[in-house]
Amino acid sequence: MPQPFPPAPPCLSVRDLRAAELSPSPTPEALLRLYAWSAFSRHTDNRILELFRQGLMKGTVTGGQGNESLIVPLALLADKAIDVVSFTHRDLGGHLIWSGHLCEHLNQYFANADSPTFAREGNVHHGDPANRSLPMISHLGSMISHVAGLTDAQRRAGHAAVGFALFGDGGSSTGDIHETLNLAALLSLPVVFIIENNRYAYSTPVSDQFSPKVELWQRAAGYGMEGVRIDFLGDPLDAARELAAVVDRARSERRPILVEANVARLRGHAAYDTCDYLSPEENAAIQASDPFPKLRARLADEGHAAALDAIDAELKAWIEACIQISLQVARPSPASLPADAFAPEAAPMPWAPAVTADAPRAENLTVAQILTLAMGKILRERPESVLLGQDIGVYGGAFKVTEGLLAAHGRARVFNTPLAESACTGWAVGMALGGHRPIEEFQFADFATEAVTQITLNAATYHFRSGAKVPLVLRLPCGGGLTFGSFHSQELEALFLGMPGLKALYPSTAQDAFDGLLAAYEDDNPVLFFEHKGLYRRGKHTVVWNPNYREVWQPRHVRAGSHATLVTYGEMTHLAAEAAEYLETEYEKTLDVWDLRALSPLRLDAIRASLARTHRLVVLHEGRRSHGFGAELVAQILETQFFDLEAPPLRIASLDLPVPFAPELEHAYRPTRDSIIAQIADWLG
Ligand SMILES: Cc1ncc(C[n+]2csc(CCOP(=O)(O)OP(=O)(O)O)c2C)c(N)n1
Ligand SMILES: [Mg+2]
Repeated sequence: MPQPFPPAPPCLSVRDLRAAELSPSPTPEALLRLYAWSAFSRHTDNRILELFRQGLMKGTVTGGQGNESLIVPLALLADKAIDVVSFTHRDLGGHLIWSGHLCEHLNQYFANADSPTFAREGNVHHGDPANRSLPMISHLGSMISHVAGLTDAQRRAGHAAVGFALFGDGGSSTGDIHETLNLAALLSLPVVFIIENNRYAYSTPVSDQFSPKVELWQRAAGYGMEGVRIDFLGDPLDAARELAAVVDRARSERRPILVEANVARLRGHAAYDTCDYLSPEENAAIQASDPFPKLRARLADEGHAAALDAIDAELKAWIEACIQISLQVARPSPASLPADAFAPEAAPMPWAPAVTADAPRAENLTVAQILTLAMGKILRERPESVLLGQDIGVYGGAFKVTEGLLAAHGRARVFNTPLAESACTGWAVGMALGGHRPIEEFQFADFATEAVTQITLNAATYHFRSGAKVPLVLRLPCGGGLTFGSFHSQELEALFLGMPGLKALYPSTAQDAFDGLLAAYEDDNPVLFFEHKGLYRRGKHTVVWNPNYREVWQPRHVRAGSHATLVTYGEMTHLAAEAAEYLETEYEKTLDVWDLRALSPLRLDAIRASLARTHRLVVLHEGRRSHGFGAELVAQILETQFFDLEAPPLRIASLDLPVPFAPELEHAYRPTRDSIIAQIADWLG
């Protein structure tokens, strides 16, 4: 049994520093507190490096030695009851101050059963989402937009919060950084963006990273925000005061500020880094720039030598005690792994039994209009909902699916975004972490490739690696047949669903579109919501309030038959029904047709039962054939039902090509009613 955590020493009893404690001259308590937390951070980082070298910690460790002069005052100055942060791989000191006991942080590094990431992530990839410290993934730059989103959520909730978005000189070149700086300036979000400029990205010096013609802090002007440089290698109190003033300006004036922080990276990139790209002189200069011994020497000169010695002794003894306790924690168990890919099923929301403000049915509407009704209902009944996307405001979206929603619900709830799919999706992740349930419209599903990291690695893995829920609906107008060419016609379900943690619905009927949007909305996971553009305006329909709207997570039986089981989804459902009708009339062969509706998670029980009766399987989809969704369907079904088959399964799909433009070419590319009939007729023999 692990023992209880040993209480922290008195020198760490206060985790805050108020700006007033630093000016005009700092109080001795403030100075010693700054020292204690800096020393705690340094000693812990040093011990972690030793434990790694002893083989007691796996993976790698990226030390924060040298970075304490920034991250310690920053974390002490933050209002940890309301502020938002995403620390980097140099910021262990920030984690130690923000929340938690040292044993919990060590559990993360030891990747044991009590690890805050359930041992599913290592090194410094943890956080504390409940206290607005957002865990990093490896992809640099991609957490910054989450800080923007959660800071927005905090402000909407009435808190005078500031976000702290940290990234390195290397990370500053990523697209997400540019997108998020622009977004934060546009939305006037009080986020302090801090570039930890230690002049290296792994082995690459800044001279190989960006033009020296513009300093990093000067980039702020291009986004219309204030930019400052603060030297954290010089006087630590001056730097802390400047930082406090920046935080105060961002908080009180509610605007973003970009800070270039000069800091040191003393241990190279990571524990394994040999640093042989540094000349001995340069390495010596880096070591000599270390602010920590300078802070210590200064305080010793000011008469605190005995107090510093006592703090160091107290801290080192406590760190050792904590290491011993964390070492006793059990190794993690794989038992809960599969279940945790998704957040648990949420309770149904208390929807009014109506499709409009007051009627349980609506008639003579296109699918596009029915989706508008569904979003109107969500906006009316769910105050936490927000809609974002390009041109969705006054214009009503490229397909007019959001028409009228801005006028009815206002800009705070329905708003246009810049062309920044990645940062906007990241903003939505942050909002979701803050209690909202964003619905994001991608103008075309194709543009979701711009947000692949945010969707598949950030949003989709959040629950697995932190336990936090990210309820998001990503609306994806997809599919071809409309002469829109390669980049406005694709089916991307196979691309996205190869990654774990995403749910997906793909309605083919008007009623399912309405029901599906409600079901997706109330799910606690990111849900891809595919909307075939060819269905938006095909016919006029009636939609009714359906208390069983959650049935869209199960396949729908479209047509009964006995000669084969046909599984499809999306627009192809309609072609399948037409083909089945023709085959019945002309060939007297009947197909048992199923519309999957949910592509993730797959519910195949009813389809398996059908196959056990028909003994033949057809899968039909509009996406490309190779590595297509049909391959997965066939594999999953046949793994258990191989001996039910009388014939090899038939896969009908698009060609393995980019979607060609001209109608004649696109016609040849994708399945048509006639090509479906021909292939099935041949195959049935
Ligand atoms: C988008 C992305 N590309 C590449 C990497 C691999 N990588 C990890 S750390 C690193 C260098 C980071 O440099 P910087 O942002 O300056 O942070 P520092 O390590 O100097 O604190 C690289 C290239 C990554 N994590 N993310
Ligand atoms: Mg760097």
